[in-house]
Amino acid sequence: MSAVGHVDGERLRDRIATELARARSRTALLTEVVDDADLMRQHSPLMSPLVWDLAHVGNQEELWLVRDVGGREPLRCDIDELYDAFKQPRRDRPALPLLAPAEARAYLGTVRDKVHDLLDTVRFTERPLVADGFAFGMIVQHEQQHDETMLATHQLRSGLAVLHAPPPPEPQSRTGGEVLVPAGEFTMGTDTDPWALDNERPAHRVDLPAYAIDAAPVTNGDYLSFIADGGYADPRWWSPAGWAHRVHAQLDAPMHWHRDGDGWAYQRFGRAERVRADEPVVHVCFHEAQAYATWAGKRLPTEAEWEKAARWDPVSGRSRRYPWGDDDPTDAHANLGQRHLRPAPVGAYPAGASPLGVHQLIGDVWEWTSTTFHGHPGFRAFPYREYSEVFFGEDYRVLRGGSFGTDRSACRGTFRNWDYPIRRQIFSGFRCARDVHPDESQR
Ligand code: AVJ
Ligand code: FE
Repeated sequence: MSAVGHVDGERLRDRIATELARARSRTALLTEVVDDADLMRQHSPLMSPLVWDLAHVGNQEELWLVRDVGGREPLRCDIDELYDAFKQPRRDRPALPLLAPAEARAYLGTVRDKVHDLLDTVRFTERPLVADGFAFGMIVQHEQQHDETMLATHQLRSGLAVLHAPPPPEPQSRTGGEVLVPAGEFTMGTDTDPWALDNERPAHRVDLPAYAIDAAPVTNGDYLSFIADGGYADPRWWSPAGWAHRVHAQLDAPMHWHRDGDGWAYQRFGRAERVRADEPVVHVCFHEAQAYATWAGKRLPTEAEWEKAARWDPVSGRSRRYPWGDDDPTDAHANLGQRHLRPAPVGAYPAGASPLGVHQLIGDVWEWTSTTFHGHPGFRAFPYREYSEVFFGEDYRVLRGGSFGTDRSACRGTFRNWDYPIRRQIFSGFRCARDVHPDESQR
């Protein structure tokens, strides 16, 4: 029995081919802007050499599509171990006998050719791995996630100045203040989004008290007030773990910022610029976000509060795929896909706002939430425990919404990212929330 009809199957094949090609051209761009020596070098102990990401992308594609879905013979099982993220910690990867750039590119090409053969004949049966093209969607998202990681590596190495991205749109609406979200249940997670990953499932009802959430991400201007007020020097605003980290790591501003006369500048893909006040702050860790929120008399939103603000439609009571509805993002909705190579000023995407008027939830910056990473109630690991389940626990905080470096295929209202609370090489920012008194929510 085929889960999708012939015509739908053809449409799905085309969509998969398009998405695979889009991911591959981004991978090519991010690995062709540097020479072989730079591809092999480790630019930060937090990151892999770019050539490791490159071959790892091909290896995952071989494992899941060529071998598992296709049932074909391995192309290169000799390299599986080298590109297994669990067997090789990032700091050890440069010392491995990695494929050289030309070999890695040839390997990716061979794997992709096999995948196209497979795509011509595969039947999208009800087998969970292939139903709705799931494994292909997972591999598209995997490549795009590594592309975002490679983009972060370029930021760390101060590279990519050769790329000329158009500036993001200017603010089109005045955006600020808070939005009141009324108390009540909403549906969190999904059962129906075909390419949603295991940790986004299943859909379940969550009841929340009323709360207020910022209408826009915290901006550099907001954050500068925290710095100017001595926020980095005052342990009152920090959690004990946050303060210990601030002292140890000598944090005094977001990553990539430096003093410039009496103000601040940041280094962005190899170019220094004055800090722009109305842009969402980026490259802050969870502890910095939490300290700012405390200083501001607020707190970080829980993950459920973020998702309700992003998906709940007060008219229908339904949860939608995105703040603006169920349609995939366009350039008018959100700043995604490294199109602009920077967060857009707040107010630049009025078409992407939620019905309650919450802006820029999708794109611009990943937003820290106060929630540690766990499975939704009824979670089942699929198709492998190492995507999500092995990270569940108290060590990681959830980030939501995607950044300017996230592709639209790897970003939606249910998509969940996670990282250690001290990490800030990712494109991470935040917005604040607070409890509201019942009287306040009656107004
Ligand atoms: C979901 C971004 C935390 O990069 O570690 C890539 C995505 N998983 N390869 C990561 C991922 C396996 C993951 N994050
Ligand atoms: Fe990976």
